[in-house]
Amino acid sequence: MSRTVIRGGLVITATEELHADVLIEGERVAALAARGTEAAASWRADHTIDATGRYVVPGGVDAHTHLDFPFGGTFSADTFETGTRAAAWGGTTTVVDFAVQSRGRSLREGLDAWHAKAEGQCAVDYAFHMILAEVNEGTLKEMDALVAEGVTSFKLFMAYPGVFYSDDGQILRAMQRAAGNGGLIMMHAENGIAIDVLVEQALAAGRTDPRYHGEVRRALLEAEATHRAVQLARVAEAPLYVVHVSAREAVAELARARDLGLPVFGETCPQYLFLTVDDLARPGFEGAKYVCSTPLRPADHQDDLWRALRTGDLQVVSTDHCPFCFAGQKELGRGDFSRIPNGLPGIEHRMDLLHQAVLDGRISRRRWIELACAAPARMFGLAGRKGTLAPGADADVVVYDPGARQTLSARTHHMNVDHSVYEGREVTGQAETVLSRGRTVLDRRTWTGRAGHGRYLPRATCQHLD
Ligand code: DUC
Ligand code: ZN
Ligand code: ZN
Ligand code: ZN
Repeated sequence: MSRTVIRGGLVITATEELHADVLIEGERVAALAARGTEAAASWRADHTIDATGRYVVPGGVDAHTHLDFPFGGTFSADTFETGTRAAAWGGTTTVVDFAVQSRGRSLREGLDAWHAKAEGQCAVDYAFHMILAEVNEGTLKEMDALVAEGVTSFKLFMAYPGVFYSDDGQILRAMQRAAGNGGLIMMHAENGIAIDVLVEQALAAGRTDPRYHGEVRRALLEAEATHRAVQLARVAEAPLYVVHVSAREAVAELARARDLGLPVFGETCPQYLFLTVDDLARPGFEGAKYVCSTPLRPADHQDDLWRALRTGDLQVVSTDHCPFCFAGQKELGRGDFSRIPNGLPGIEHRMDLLHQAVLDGRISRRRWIELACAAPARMFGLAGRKGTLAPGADADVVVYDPGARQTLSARTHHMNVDHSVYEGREVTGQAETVLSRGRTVLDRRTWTGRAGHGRYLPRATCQHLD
């Protein structure tokens, strides 16, 4: 078994910071020992990584990605190969992607299709949630089997009527099932029925530019759906995880639920923390790059999101990575914003943007690791293996240079998409060396990984409450 020692760094986890050396044996972390102690000095290794002046942190866990995802007649531009490689370049070593049920097909068929897309392609470890496009007797039964085999979370949509949409009765049934089998319901909370009315009215009035995407997807309709999802979960006595929270009014709904002691959780994404509705209104058709759902909000919503990330009313930052090229994909919506594929690229930059927030005084270093690594691992049944550095955990380790300055750009990023929503933005901090299960996949900014190293991870049920 190979032995690697990472010496001289500042180890940061969600709960502690210590000047310690890290011993890796094979695929696992074997020990941590305070620097200079006899224990650390006695370790013999085949390979030593010098982390002097660097942080040593757990690999990031991105619990919300859409690789090779069908949307609006096209597919998101990153495959499992390109997307997981870009993730690793950015210090993320686990992705939980969304397998999709097609209407009229079983969950099993959807899940098999996603296994086929990912198998042998991934640079880092991966797992699946399941999107339910239809809730009926058959799919409800299938949920039990999926939970038993490690697909323990299910996304439902209150948006996108006719595509992914579930009505309140279907949502309640799925929540009741999840309450019984230990699954976690993840909710896209926007009132899609009302939004579609506003879309139709906007288009009829000649309002076709990308910025109207933001105007029709009203914050109130995110809040209303969030409120409804919370009440339905309460009736079903099921835990609830609300994805891509962007509106301050929705944050308020989650905070109220949590103040009542309800097992209600939420995530936000870097785009809601760093971009605004002004990006959607960029001149020409440029705003199309910023079309995602939930939509970007006015800047004053960001303070509420940051506060919720500090207080714990929001627990996770994931990316909702769903890139579409400007050329040929975003352009499908010229003259009709409702045809712009929803989603934007972000899998590579989450760790760095959040580190910038540490430097800006928004969150602490430990909170950075909690939000990006530890909490998503616990929430989605990967605790003990992912999201932390402790004996027995997978050796997914990032040697992070907190002083490296970089300018984010499509010219230098590794995502398979022709633009960056962060083009020209300067951030400080960068993954320098990245290990995935003990194997170096990024070595001082040189790629040493390979497609197929990444393994599928069956997951336990949500470990957030224990
Ligand atoms: N929102 C997006 O922006 N993209 C994919 C699906 C979704 O809900
Ligand atoms: Zn969604
Ligand atoms: Zn999504
Ligand atoms: Zn939980």
